[in-house]
Amino acid sequence: MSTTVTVRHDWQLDEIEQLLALPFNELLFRAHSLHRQIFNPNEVQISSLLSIKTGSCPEDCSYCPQSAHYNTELEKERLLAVTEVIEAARQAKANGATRFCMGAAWRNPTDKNLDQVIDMIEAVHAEGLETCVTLGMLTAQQASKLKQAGLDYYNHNLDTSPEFYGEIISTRTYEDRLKTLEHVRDADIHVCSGGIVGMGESPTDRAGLLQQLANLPKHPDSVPINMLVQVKGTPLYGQAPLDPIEFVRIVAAARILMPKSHVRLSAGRTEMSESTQALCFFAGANSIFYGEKLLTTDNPTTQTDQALFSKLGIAAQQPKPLQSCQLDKTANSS
Ligand code: SAM
Ligand code: DTB
Ligand code: SF4
Repeated sequence: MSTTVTVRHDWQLDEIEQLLALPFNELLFRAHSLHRQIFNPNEVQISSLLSIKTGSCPEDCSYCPQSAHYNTELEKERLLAVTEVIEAARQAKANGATRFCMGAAWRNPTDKNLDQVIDMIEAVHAEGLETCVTLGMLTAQQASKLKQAGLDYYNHNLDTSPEFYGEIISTRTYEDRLKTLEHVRDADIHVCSGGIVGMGESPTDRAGLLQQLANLPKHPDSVPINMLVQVKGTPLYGQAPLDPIEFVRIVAAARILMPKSHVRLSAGRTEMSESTQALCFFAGANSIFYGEKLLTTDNPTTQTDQALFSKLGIAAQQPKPLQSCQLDKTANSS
């Protein structure tokens, strides 16, 4: 495996549009060649999700079943108890996950919320899992508190291009999102940030999302690419689904633009054929959400994913010891 790959942060929109428009085989060849220079192409990182606080969210994200603005018949839940979180984390580990991601339907956590989540992070760590949380917007102080608690990853998505963003969310700005990412980065927590496609955005918007992610001061360690999960009651229900070939192209472009990041084939796999998923892995996706539920919607069963991995000869990637993670961080920043 070589480490001489150039990591750029100056991608132009037209360059990305040209990448996305390459003949499919050319695009996949480029993405896969780069992928195997950095990663073992037969390994995929496995994260499991748990919704620790479900529904009644004050934000109006048009894709989200948890927004209080829409009637999605979702069963709302208060913040889970630490014991419930430990039980779910043990189950995820027994099923083969190496990272446990906890999501809360908050605009932002209060300081009391944060203390409760910190108890969860410590308990999940004690089970021998990497930790990730996604709690909405964070202040610099809150990010540094999470770092002190030993949090490994913070997920906060840009979701789409700055131009299309206003069509999807009105209750927080793109700038707010970039600020939270800055706080997480400055606190030296691994950043997980990506977006959603299939929301009615244009091809230029998809290129624009990738450009934002790839031109961040440091590439996110993890880049989730979500296919919209359409939930009845949300404004985006009934959208024309995105062509799967187009989806694979986005994964390939993400791999080329952010060569050292883990690209996660995220929400939407329940609706995706095995062949599309296999093409995504070839194109450079090397992480998934694993387990029967995402946050509130369905994900393939563990048996289904184990069968797919076995057909493709894919193994679960083991987390690196802390020291080599830190070395990676130096290699990724340019
Ligand atoms: N409330 C926090 C926030 O928005 O930052 C954390 C949880 S939120 C559910 C995490 C991410 O899930 C969102 O940013 C969005 O990218 C993704 N997501 C939510 N609903 C989705 C859907 N229906 N389909 C695909 N992705 C979705
Ligand atoms: C991400 O990018 N996708 C995950 C995780 N980060 C938190 C969430 C997907 C949610 C899909 C809709 C749901 O299950 O509620
Ligand atoms: Fe709330 Fe997050 Fe859903 Fe937006 S995506 S409505 S912030 S839970």
